[in-house]
Amino acid sequence: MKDIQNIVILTGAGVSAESGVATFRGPDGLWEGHRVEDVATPEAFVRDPDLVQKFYDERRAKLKTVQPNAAHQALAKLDEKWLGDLLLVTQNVDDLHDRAGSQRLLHMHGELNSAWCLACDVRSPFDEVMAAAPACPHCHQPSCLRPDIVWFGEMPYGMERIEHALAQCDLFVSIGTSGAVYPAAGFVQTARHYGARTLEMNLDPSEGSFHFHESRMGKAGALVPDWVEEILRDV
Ligand code: BV8
Repeated sequence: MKDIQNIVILTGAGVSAESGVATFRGPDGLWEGHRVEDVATPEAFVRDPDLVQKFYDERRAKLKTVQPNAAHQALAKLDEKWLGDLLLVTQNVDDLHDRAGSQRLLHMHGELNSAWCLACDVRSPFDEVMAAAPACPHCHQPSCLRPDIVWFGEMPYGMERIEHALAQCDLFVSIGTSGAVYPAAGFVQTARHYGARTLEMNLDPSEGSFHFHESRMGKAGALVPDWVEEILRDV
């Protein structure tokens, strides 16, 4: 596509579904197991830290048993070959985009494989069990780690960088997200405000489907590799 120079891609749980990672609002949804307010808010962590730690420990351990799928691989290939600006913003806290090789990647809701120390405020790579109250890898204080996850009511990471990229992009692509959570759900409107074309690829129409110039319905594992081939063909 000759007139496309700068791209912003937003992914949600749907891009990891075919890898076996549960989505939030599907029949196997994580929220089914727990109410959001019981596990994904700062208040929940104060009220019942053990429940919250176990919820994230389970998901962190699960990462060791799953692999990136064709959608993650295709997006990593686009990152490698795309000569213009490209920013992959993921709402996902799994490491599948990282393991597929995406470089220009921003985890706006944090990462399961990162620990945030409430004593020294440093974030460190972490892939063990946090409920066991291990010492901080940086300051070595015991029992002061929380999941490095953006909970409801907390400020997502990288918002300035994301807003700058949205203002510059010619194409905004949303993949595998229900469009239920803000500020991510509002990115399509920001991109349109600045004149970008907008494309949605999802199993079914998201809550913001009407904002998109084009919607392709289907599984990410099939739609995304086809789209990447299409966009790289005209480079
Ligand atoms: C903030 C980490 C402000 C946790 C997550 C009223 C109106 C507007 C906003 C609000 C409001 N009330 C409250 C708010 C703010 C709130 C919000 O948006 N609430 C919602 C519920 C209304 N937002 C926040 O609190 C955010 N912070 O606003 O801060 C602020 C300002 C200044 C200073 C301080 C603070 C923070 C939100 C981040 C919360 N953390 N994740 C964790 O992961 O445990 S959100 C969590 O749900 C995920 O990370 C993800 O981002 C989000 C949405 O999930 P999706 O990724 O979309 O997944 P979902 O299951 O919903 O959908 C999957 C989709 O994939 C489906 O459409 C399905 O059809 C599709 N699919 C399935 N399989 C496939 C597929 N597609 C393709 N292929 C397949 N195979």
